[in-house]
Amino acid sequence: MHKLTRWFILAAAPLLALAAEPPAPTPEPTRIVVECEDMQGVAQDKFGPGPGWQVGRWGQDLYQNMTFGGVWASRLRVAMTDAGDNPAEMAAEIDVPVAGAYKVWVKYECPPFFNYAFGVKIGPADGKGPPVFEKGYGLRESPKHFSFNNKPVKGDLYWNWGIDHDAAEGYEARLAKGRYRITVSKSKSPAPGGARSLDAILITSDLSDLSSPRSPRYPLLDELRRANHVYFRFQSRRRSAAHRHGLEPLEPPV
Ligand SMILES: [Ca+2]
Repeated sequence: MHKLTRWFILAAAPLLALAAEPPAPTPEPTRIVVECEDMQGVAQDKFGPGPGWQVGRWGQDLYQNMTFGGVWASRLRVAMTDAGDNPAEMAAEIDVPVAGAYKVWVKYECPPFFNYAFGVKIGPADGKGPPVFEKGYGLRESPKHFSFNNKPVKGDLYWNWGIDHDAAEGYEARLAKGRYRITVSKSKSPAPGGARSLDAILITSDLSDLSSPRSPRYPLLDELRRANHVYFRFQSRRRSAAHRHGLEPLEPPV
C-alpha cells in the first residue's frame, strides 16, 4: 500500500468511528409521582366524597363513571373530598434529587361550571423553614390541560357527547435538592363549588405548558407511564359475605 494512502486511512479511522456512533439520547426529565389516594390522611376505609379525604374507586365513585364510558385514572383510584371548605389535609414526603426549576402538576376531575378549589404546599420535610411552593388550584378561570387539547384552556370545557373533564393544572416551583413534604388541603371554592376528585401529582423538570407533552391527548397519563412507577394491585378471589348477598359490587378485574 502506498505510504500516503496508509497514512490517510489511519488518520481517518477515528473520524469514521465517531460518525458511526448513534446520537446521544435526549435526557429524560426528573419525574416525581405521588398518587393522591396513597397520601397520608386519606381514609382508606371510606369511599367517595366526604368531609375528609377518602378513596375514590374507578368504576364506582368518579364523576366520569356517571356520564360516559371513558375514564382515565392512574392506578384506578383517586382521593376525594366533598364540596365544603372545612379543614382537611393529605400529605406525602418526596425526595428531590437535583436542584432546579420544576412544574407541579395535579390531575383531577373538572366537570364544567364548577370550582374545585384546593391548595398545594411544598415545604421542608422536617418542618423547619417556610414553604417553598404554595398555590391554589381548581378554579374555573385557571388554565388547565384538558383531554383532547394540545394547549392550555381557561374556563369551562364542555363536550356535546358527554362531559369529559379530566384536567391537569400545573405551576412552576424552584426546589433545592432534598426531602420535602407536599400537602394538599381543601380551600374555599367560589360558588358554585363541587366535590374534589384528585388522581395524581407529578413534579417534573419538564416545564412544558402541557402535562403530557409527548402525548397530549390525555392529561398527565403518558408522563406517569414514562415515570414507570411499578404498580401491582392484588385481589382476593374469596368473596365477602357482602359480595355473596349482592350488597356490594365486585371491583373490576385489574
Ligand atoms: Ca391515582
